[in-house]
Amino acid sequence: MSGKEPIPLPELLKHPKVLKVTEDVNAELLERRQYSPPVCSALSQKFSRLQPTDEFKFTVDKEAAKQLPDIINNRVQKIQGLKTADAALSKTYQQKRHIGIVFSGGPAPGGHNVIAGIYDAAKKANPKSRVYGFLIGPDGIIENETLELNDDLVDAYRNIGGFTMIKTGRTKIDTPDKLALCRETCKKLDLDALVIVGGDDSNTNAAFLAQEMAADGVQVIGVPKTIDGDIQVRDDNSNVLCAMSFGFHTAARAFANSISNLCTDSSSDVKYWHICKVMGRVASHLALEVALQTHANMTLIGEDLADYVDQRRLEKAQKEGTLDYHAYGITLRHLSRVICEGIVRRAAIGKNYGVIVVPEGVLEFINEIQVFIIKLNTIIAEHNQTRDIDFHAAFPLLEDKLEYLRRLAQRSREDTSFTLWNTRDDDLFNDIPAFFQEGLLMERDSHGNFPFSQVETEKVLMDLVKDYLNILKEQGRYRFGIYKSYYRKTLKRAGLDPEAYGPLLFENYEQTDMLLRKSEIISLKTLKQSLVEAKMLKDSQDVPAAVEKMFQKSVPSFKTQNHFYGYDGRGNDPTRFDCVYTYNLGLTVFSLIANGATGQMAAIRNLEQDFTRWEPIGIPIAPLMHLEERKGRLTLVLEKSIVDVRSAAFQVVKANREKWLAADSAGDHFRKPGPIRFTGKSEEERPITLELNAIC
Ligand code: FBP
Repeated sequence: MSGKEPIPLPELLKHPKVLKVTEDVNAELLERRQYSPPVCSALSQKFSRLQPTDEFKFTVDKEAAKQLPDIINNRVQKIQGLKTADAALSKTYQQKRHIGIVFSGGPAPGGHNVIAGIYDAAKKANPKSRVYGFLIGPDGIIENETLELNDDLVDAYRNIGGFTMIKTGRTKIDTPDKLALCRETCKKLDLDALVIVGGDDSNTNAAFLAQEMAADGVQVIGVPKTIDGDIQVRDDNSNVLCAMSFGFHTAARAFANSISNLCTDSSSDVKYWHICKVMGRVASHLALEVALQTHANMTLIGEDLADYVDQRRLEKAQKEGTLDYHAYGITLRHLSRVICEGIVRRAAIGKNYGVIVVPEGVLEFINEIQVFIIKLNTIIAEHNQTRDIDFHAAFPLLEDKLEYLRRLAQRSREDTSFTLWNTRDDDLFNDIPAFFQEGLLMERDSHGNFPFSQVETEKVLMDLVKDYLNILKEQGRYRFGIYKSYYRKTLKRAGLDPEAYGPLLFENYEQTDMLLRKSEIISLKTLKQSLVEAKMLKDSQDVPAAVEKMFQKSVPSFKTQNHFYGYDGRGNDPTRFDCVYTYNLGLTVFSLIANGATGQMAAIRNLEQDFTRWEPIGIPIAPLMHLEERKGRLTLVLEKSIVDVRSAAFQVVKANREKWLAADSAGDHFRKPGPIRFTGKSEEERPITLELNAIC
């Protein structure tokens, strides 16, 4: 500090500069709040009407038809904007309405704009209409906890990330009691419509609530939300109705920006491998988009791994006239080998650093893990169905749970009809590290989903990678490449002849500029032996310091830094794409409500095209539903959309794998997506995945 006396604290705190920088509101926030997203032409008119179309076909699940009879015959509805309306439409469109909105599941950037869109349209149609937000997710409907929205509240959150205004929760409305309570709340509030902003499970909830409240005349509309990007809707003929849920673009761009910064750091510091787990509970859409945005050295895509076929195993079995089922799908061990290969190849050309992107849900696509998840789901569900006490309460400690599994294995030995958990399962399970066992036995969420965000996926994988790299090191196959010029300079400086030592130390001395230590030289001892055998050294002499230095330089040390990109990107303020998309989704919701729709999901078609071609529609939810195993039971749910390995986006990433691994003497190929900027021209218009998948 200078010799000046510091300003007394009370005065400092009143200083204009201090007051300015400690305000909660800054210029960025004000700019966001004031932004008015453009509106699709069909939604910019005073009125709109729905045009049901048979252009799109869906194969209806029998169980869906049985459980959702009132909404199963819904069709896709196109929205047509109208400047004027006849008396009947004008009356219904402009009637006073009560609308309730709930957020369900994880936050996704853009949610506040869905609310703003609904609020603006409802108030424009009739200023006396009332819009309520249900607090902290579906519990707010069950317990009738609401907040009535007004201009100030809505304006404060325009174009702002998170679901802060009314919060969110993960409760599933899955019992007759809960459905009845929701119905009661809607009656008490005299609701005309309920809007459920959520993922696959929440839109499933929307369908059941639409069915439950059809008789009461309460309309229920879903909105496709999730950063995971796994709500994508196509009809039976692959026509795209909803290309992407909202929030995906922002989360992917936020993750990509941070990961690209790591690419810069790692290629500067050249000593770390950064292992970046990115969210996406099941599907690898976010990882795929991050790969396209950053060109990280390696990106795992779960769906691709599930598709893996071990050709060598297959051919061997074919020769023996048998079939080897283990050839299909990758094992954890094999995957760790694939990662090691990339690391070893980069080390060989002097790059002992890099960035690996691991999707959070990757383990779900690994055969052996998937089998464990299904078996343990069933075991926990069966336990809970037959006992008064919940599995996790009955067996609080890992050891208790393992003991229970041991007893099941014992039962399978005594009773051959019991096959759920056998001795082999038990042995294999006991082979995996305790923290991962604990992860696999963790409590499922209320939808029965496995909580992958809480499992250290990357640790499971990287522990295996580290083990195998050590083996490769001992075998002399994991070596760090040394520039020939550097080697020559070092030896010359020490007064040694590099040409005499070179062919002895390196396996490729004559061929290339990047030298690779001979694989048989794996220690100082073996180095000395080679020199003695070649008569470059006597037994009694020490290895020359410069030669020893070259050996030490060629031994890579594998140092990692682990990162998790999830909650941070999920809380980011939305990209312009998500701002515009969600505001128009909100307007679409109102148009569906004003035209009497229920059991529909609001969507915008042609997201991959120029904004002028965006088309608001209503998608029927019931025909999209199918039976899936949840908590050990077949349940009717909306199908998740996972990465299609035939898609252009995946094929482009696959074709660039070798280039982005950059295991050659050229530089890396990292791409800088830059931060999410609300203004300016640099921000991409939409996810790259969408752009690529739209190429016909
Ligand atoms: P939603 O599907 O509900 O939108 O949530 C997505 C997600 O962010 C996943 O990527 C992640 O696995 C999960 O939520 C994390 O859940 P939680 O917020 O309960 O930790």
